[in-house]
Amino acid sequence: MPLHDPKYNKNCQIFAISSVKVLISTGLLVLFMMCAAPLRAHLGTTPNIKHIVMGRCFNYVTLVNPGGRFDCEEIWRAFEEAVLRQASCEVAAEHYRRMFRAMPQTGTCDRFLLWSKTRKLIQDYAAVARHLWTLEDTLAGYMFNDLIWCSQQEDSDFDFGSCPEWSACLHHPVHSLWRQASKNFAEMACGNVTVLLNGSIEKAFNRNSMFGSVELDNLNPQRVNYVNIKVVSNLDGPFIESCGRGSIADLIHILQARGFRWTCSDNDRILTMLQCVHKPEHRACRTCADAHPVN
Ligand code: DVN
Repeated sequence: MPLHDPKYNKNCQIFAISSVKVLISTGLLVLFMMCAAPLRAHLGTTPNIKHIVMGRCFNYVTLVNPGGRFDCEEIWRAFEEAVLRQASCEVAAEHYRRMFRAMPQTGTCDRFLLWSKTRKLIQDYAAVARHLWTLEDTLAGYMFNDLIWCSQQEDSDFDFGSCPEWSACLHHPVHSLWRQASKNFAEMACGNVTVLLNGSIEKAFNRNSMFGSVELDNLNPQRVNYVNIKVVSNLDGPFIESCGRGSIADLIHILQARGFRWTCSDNDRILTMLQCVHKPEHRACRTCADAHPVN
């Protein structure tokens, strides 16, 4: 069809517009597929993992917990022994036994802070509530936090290319270490134990989570005086679960059945103030003075 024909131009415009629409929708589809993909892409072992882990260990024994007598070289050797030359889905918690023996720790009663689905807030909370102690404050948690690692049976080194999802493995090397660390941490817990849960999601207490499946089952009612549950929702909600609603009630039933004394709060002032740091203008953050200005 000749270029100058008005009919051609009209059809050309229609074609051009529909092509742009196709391109936009294709692009959006690709973008959606990328976003909808699991948030945890199949990343490989964290680069420089030995330097990171050893550096964190020396930092911990020097600056964080100078009193502790830990042999960072031995801990690393035991970690390598547990992980290397193992199929990437065959590293069970038991494989880390020698490593954990090299990092014995005890905690101070009334300081244990457990959490689930509240990762962002827990870091702020632990930073201000310095008297509370999370797993990430132990040497194991401090050394391995946020890292990924795996190996292949035939390899004598870590697999820096790709590691499986936790869900793809019966014994995932990362999940297994956190299972053992969480078990050790919960067994240490004594006195008042605080648990921070997310009221803005369904199943704030999830029996399949590390808290719900490992820590809860390793708390000792003979050592723990109270389990103080703190349910925190996003300032703007949604307000889905609370002390008396949803899965938190299931947690309370389990605690009662096992002989724990417990408390539950779903409007902790400190936690609200912590959230207000990021949203000072929020109506929930208005202080009395703001709400009732003196004329
Ligand atoms: O009490 C804490 C702590 O003491 C430790 O014992 O674990 C408890 C928290 O674990 P949780 O109960 O499973 O709670 P979360 O928030 O579901 O998971 C804790 C961490 O593991 C988060 O950093 C999770 O990453 P995310 O979801 O924030 O990106 C991570 N995690 C959970 N499932 C995972 C995973 N990382 C990789 N693969 C998975 N399938």
